Parts: sequence; structure tokens; C-alpha cells
Amino acid sequence: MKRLELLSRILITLAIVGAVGTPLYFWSRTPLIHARIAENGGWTPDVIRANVGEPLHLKLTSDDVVHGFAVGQMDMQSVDVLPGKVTDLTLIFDKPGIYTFYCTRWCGLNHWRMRGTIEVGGSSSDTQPASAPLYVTLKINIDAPHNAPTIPVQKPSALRGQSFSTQLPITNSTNYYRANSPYQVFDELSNTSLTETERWDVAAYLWQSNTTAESLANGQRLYAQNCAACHGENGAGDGVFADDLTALGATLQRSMTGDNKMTMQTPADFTDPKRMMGASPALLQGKILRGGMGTGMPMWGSIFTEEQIWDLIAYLYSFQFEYQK
Ligand code: HEC
Ligand SMILES: [Cu+2]
Repeated sequence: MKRLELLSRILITLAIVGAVGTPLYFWSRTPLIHARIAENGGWTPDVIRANVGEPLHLKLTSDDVVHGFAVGQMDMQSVDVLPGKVTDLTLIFDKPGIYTFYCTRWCGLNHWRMRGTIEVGGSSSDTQPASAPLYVTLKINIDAPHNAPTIPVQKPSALRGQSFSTQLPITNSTNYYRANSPYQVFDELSNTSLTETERWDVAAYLWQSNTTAESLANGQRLYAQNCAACHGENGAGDGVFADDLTALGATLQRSMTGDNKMTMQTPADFTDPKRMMGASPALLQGKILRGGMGTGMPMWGSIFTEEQIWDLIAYLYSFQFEYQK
């Protein structure tokens, strides 16, 4: 199981919320890590060093509001970092590398900037080189507009789509799904006898058959925790921070001299069929991995595992399609 492998990558041996106000410094050489909202400096220090296989003891406290602490690329239960209290945490890494730690509590507009790194030295027997993400392999320009030229007149239904799926010139493989947008599927079926509505239904069916109820539930959970504050609970791009981002963009635009084209934007609306029908999973993966480079869309590549990102993507399309229970 993929998830279990990931879990074993970093073993969290123990997490104890420290005794309130008691200066119980078991590990005298462990510096206290301070958390502050990003505007006031984020994590101090923000670079931590560790060695493979050796316990890394951390002491965390907050100088302002409640923050959270987690290390990316693993299914780690985050711990709260409370003002005036000390949280003790011990981590053991079984692979060298540069890990990202990040705040898991929405502490403000720049919450997602609260990130730091843990540099884990040492050697490991199974270092495989990371493979290039799909959008790079497919040479997709993730910054180019990708609106679908036409959109469905009604919400495409996976159930209806299933009934046409047997006599199709396209495959239902994961590779095909990830590399194509729903519009490309619709377009590829234009030589068949299917109506336009039926062609969209087939796309809905392909999309549903490339995910599972478990993945969708996992995607929904990750979305609510990490994306909804900007993109909105229902995907409409209207999260609590959406107006702030838009306003910030307008201010920056006025104060900028010109050539910086990546400015703050309104969060993407995942309920917009033009946007979503025109986007392949590979394109969305690229955006999520890399971020918007100045648009306000954070980069998540060092936070989530590949599996978690595919789960998120499957969930984003569920705003467009009607899936069978
Ligand atoms: C701080 C606000 C913020 C958060 C948090 C955020 N986003 Fe975004 N996102 C944006 C903005 C703004 C855009 C539009 C600009 C852009 O595409 O770069 C965007 C764009 C995107 C796009 C590109 C859509 C397209 O059609 O190109 C995807 C995909 C996306 N976000 C997914 C996510 C996911 C998944 C999460 C949570 C893990 C997330 N975002 C969290 C602000 C945010
Ligand atoms: Cu925070």
C-alpha cells in the first residue's frame, strides 16, 4: 500500500504537548522554535538540521496566535502550537533530503507562507531519483489559458456515460485520464454517433472510473483544510481570503511599474465549466505542485505526496460531474 510506505518514511515516535508554563527542558540543547504569523517573521529558526535515524527533538511555542506544525509529504498528524505553551515533538527521518515543515492553522492571509525546512543528512540505501512531473513530460504550459471552447448544457452524469462507454474508440486508462481534459474526450468522440450531451456524460464516466470514493473523501478533507479559505467551501473561488487577495492584487498592480505579469489574482473558480472542462489532471497537478509564482496560489509540491495531489484533483473535478454513489 502506497500510504503505508509513506507513513514509514518518517516515523513520528511521540508527540507530547508540553506541560503548561513548566520549564521542563529535558533536552537542554534543543532550541525553542518560535511561531509568529508570516508578517511577523513566521518560524524562527526556519531551517532545522537532522540526521537520518537519529531522533530530532523539537520544542515549539507561539508568540501570537494558535499555529499548527506538520512536516510535508507524509500523513503526519499535525500538532498545535499554542501561545505561551511549549509543545514537545520528536521526529525520526529514515531518508535524507530536504523536508518542508509548515503551519496547519489558518492564522491569516499569509498563513501558507509559514514554512521552513528540515535538512536531513545521512545516506539511505534506496535513493531513487525523483521523476519529472507529468506536466513537464507532456510539455504543458500551465500558465497558458486553457478554457474549453464549448461546455455542457447540463451537469454531465457518470451513470448515463457508463452505458455508452463499451463501444468507444478511447481507452479508460489512468494515463489517458491524466493527460487529457474532459473537453479533449468530448472532442475525440465527435466522430461517433453520440450526441453532445452523451459525449460529456462519457467524460464524466471516465473521470469517475479513474478515482475511488476513498480518494474523493481524502481529496475533500485536504481541500477543506488547505484550499477552501481561498477557493471556497464549494469551489466557487469565494473563500474567506478571496476578497483580500483580489484587493491586494489591485493595490500591487497600481504600485508596480509594469513587467511583472504574475500578479495577485482572484482564486480559481472550480465550478466554472470552461476552466475545468479545458484542464487536464496533468495541468492541474502542475499548478498545485508549482503554485502560481506570485498569483497568490501557493506551491504544494513539498507539502503533499503525489497520491494526495491526485486525490485533490479528483475532488476538484467533482464540482463539475454528477457521480454515482
Ligand atoms: C492563498 C490562497 C490560495 C490557496 C490557499 C490555494 N489557492 Fe489555488 N489558486 C489561488 C489563486 C489566486 C489562483 C489563481 C491564479 C493561478 O492560477 O495561479 C489559484 C489557482 C489554482 C489552480 C489553477 C486552476 C487553473 O485552471 O489553472 C488550481 C488547480 C488550484 N489553485 C488548486 C488549489 C488547491 C488544490 C489548493 C489547496 C491544496 C489551493 N489551490 C490553495 C489561491 C489559492
Ligand atoms: Cu499559521
